[in-house]
Amino acid sequence: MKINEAKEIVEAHLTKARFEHSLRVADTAVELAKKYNVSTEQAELAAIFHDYCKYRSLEEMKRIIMTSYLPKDLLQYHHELWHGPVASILIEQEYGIYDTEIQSAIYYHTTGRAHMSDLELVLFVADYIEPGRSFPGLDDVREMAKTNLSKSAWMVSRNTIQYLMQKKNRIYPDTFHAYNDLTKHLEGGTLIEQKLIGNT
Ligand code: DGI
Ligand code: FE
Ligand code: FE
Repeated sequence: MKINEAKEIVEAHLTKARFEHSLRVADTAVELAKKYNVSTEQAELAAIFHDYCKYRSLEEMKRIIMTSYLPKDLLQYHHELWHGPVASILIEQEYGIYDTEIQSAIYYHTTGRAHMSDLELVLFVADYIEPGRSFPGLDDVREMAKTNLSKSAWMVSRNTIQYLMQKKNRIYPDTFHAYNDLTKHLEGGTLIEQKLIGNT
């Protein structure tokens, strides 16, 4: 699909502010994709569609989760976690976008997961650091994203878990899986592992 067609489709489904967020995520994702040797076409299309289902009704998203292969445990967690998985299915059903790499980047953009692909990391980080966002600690993540994609993704998942715990929210297992897996890659996957072994 041509990127302008994708933008028109997405714009019709989102508020102005959310559409502009999506455009900024796309620009950020393309920048990261260039830096880390990821396909800029896939990064841009994934970013444009990542929040495509943000404003679907809870009933519709629930129905799609119930009647598709999506994991039913999503329904036990906050509905904020549904829009990515649902969008990964609907872009294929509604527009024939069948690209499992793009679809899984969209699927996991909110929680992350273990063993994320570079495209998944690019979208996960771009959604968090796009220039329209501002909250404490964000500039550190932006700085890290310039030189180390997986460490910046680790910071995103650490910050998200800290934030959710502070609010006494439930945390979806994939959110923890992302954090644990990315921790293994810190310092080239050696120093931290050694420290862990040294501590046990
Ligand atoms: O859709 P966006 O607002 O651009 O960003 P997003 O899809 O990353 O959604 C962000 C929200 O989802 C944010 O408030 C944190 C929340 N979130 C991420 N992981 C979890 C979570 N919320 C719960 N309850 N549990 C999680 O594991
Ligand atoms: Fe989102
Ligand atoms: Fe987003």
